[in-house]
Amino acid sequence: PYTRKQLVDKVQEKLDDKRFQHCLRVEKQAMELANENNVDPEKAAIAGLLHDYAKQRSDHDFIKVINDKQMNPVLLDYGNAIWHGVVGAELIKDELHIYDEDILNAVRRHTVGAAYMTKLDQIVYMADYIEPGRDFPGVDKARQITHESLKKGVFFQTQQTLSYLVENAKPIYPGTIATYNAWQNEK
Ligand code: DGI
Ligand code: FE
Ligand code: FE
Ligand code: FE
Repeated sequence: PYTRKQLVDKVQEKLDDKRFQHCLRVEKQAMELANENNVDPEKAAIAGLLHDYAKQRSDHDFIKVINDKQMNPVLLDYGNAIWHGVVGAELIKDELHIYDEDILNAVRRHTVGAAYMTKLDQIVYMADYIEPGRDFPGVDKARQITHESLKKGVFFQTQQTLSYLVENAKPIYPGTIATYNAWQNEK
């Protein structure tokens, strides 16, 4: 297996500096949330570091993986925003030889969440949203809620994202709606 340093180099190689720095901040933020929530900080760190590994791949690369691996064809109706996590996990598996399904699932679920999310999934989903480089209206509220209750953070982010997508007339991936419905108890 690759060492952390080797993984950092692989991530840096595939991303521009801005995106690479974001990955390093998510790694650190995920470790912090893992420690607060009694989750393995090592796994959180790896998943956080790698979560956007595939963010700058071409549509062509993603479409090839979706077809070659016979993934759900509904994916083809969406784009990079959805693919870089759900399909990106396959590139992490194949190129970085990481086969830990806990880590791969956390990457798969980092953008749209899921009806069922492990604590590790929740941590990466929230670390991506509240890492110190994020600056959007409500980010401080998001940070406060998340440190108080990881699950409440998940609902908050999902609600905010869905509102933003509707406000901007963006297509909604069905998984995003499934997450929103499943997390209704966490308000
Ligand atoms: O990759 P990052 O920018 O760090 O963050 P992310 O993976 O959480 O991606 C966030 C983007 O994904 C944000 O611009 C909203 C978009 N997104 C999330 N859910 C959906 C979506 N876009 C569409 N079209 N549909 C969704 O359901
Ligand atoms: Fe992402
Ligand atoms: Fe996110
Ligand atoms: Fe990210």
